[in-house]
Amino acid sequence: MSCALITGITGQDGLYLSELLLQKGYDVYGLIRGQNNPKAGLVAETVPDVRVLAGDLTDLSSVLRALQISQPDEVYNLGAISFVAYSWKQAALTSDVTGKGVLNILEAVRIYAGSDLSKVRFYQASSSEMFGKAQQAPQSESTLLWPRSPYGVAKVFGHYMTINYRESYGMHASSGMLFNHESPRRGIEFVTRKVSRGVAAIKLGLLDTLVMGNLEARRDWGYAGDYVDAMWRMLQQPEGDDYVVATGETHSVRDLLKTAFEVVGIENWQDYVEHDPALLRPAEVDALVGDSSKARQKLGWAPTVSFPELVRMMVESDLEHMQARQVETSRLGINGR
Ligand code: NAP
Ligand code: G4F
Repeated sequence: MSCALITGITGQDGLYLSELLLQKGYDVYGLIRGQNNPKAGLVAETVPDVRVLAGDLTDLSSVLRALQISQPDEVYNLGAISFVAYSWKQAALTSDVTGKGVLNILEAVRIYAGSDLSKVRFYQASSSEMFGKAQQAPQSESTLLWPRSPYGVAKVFGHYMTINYRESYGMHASSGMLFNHESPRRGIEFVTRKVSRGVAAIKLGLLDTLVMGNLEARRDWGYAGDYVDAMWRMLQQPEGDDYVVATGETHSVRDLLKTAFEVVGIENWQDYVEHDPALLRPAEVDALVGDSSKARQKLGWAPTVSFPELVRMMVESDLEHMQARQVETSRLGINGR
């Protein structure tokens, strides 16, 4: 039986990847930070067979201890401060966790594996945010990286450090350059979930307006369940490598709003949306669209959920959730920055 250690187990991707690996018969360990992490219950409820270990990416010895206990064949580093807007507010912390945390875990793997580095395969959760002010479209593995946020800069550090450990030590280390991927489990701070929750709340009469930032930004949005499968496929290859994972389609935030409101039968969506300049970012990534031909050819990977299907899945899930729980308006907190 194979064994995997996942950081970022409480996040969207950590949960989907755990489910995938458990289905494949893996022993799965997950790293959880904090002495009383509020999301520990979610992990226990969603993936009860995952064995939880305490640790933090900023604390190398805690990661090393987790490796020694779990003895994994595969390590998936999904842990990060991942909200781009927040990364300007805590740039140093974001650099420590999202950037230097990658060096910590690579170094922990190197020390743990000792003279037999081939016994552990490593996945780094890199991001299309690294392309930032994109220098070509679509973006591929060879496109120049031009990050536009402290988060993007930290991810570039982690990406190159992963490549460096592969080249310096021959580690089986792969960097997944994943474009935006979403689901009903997406954090409520990200735009797709903010819109799906907002539209559901408006439909149910719990909210009057949705307050938004830049509607012209364009993203290549896919389904998170498909993207964790690409992570696993990377670690089944004979060598570590870098792969772009994307749908190849791009949509604006405006398209997202229109599509989400259509799910609940509202055509005049502009009447329900306001703009708040405070939600604009100090520097924006205007447009992303990925060229995932390498992943499609080498990994045999392809997305299975279209943009309208994804939006419908998220809106319907939030509608169901709000109806079931009869969420009070004051507790929704949708329009906060
Ligand atoms: P997410 O939902 O925000 O989850 C992030 C995870 O990182 C959480 O489990 C969080 O734990 C953990 N974490 C935060 N600080 C940590 C620390 N100091 N030590 C250990 N763990 C820590 O993110 P996601 O959407 O699942 O994404 C997974 C990874 O892929 C992230 O690295 C993200 O940057 C990257 N990525 C995501 C996308 C996307 O579109 N979703 C695209 C490209 C790359 P707590 O619960 O304790 O905060
Ligand atoms: O949903 P977002 O916050 O995601 P963003 O910044 O693209 O980052 C996500 O994807 C990256 C992959 O490229 C990941 F690496 C990263 O961890 C994260 O998962 O914002 C998407 C777009 C932005 O252009 C933003 O300015 O939506 C725009 N937007 C407009 N109004 C908004 C809002 N974003 C948020 N969160 N909230 C708004 O009200």
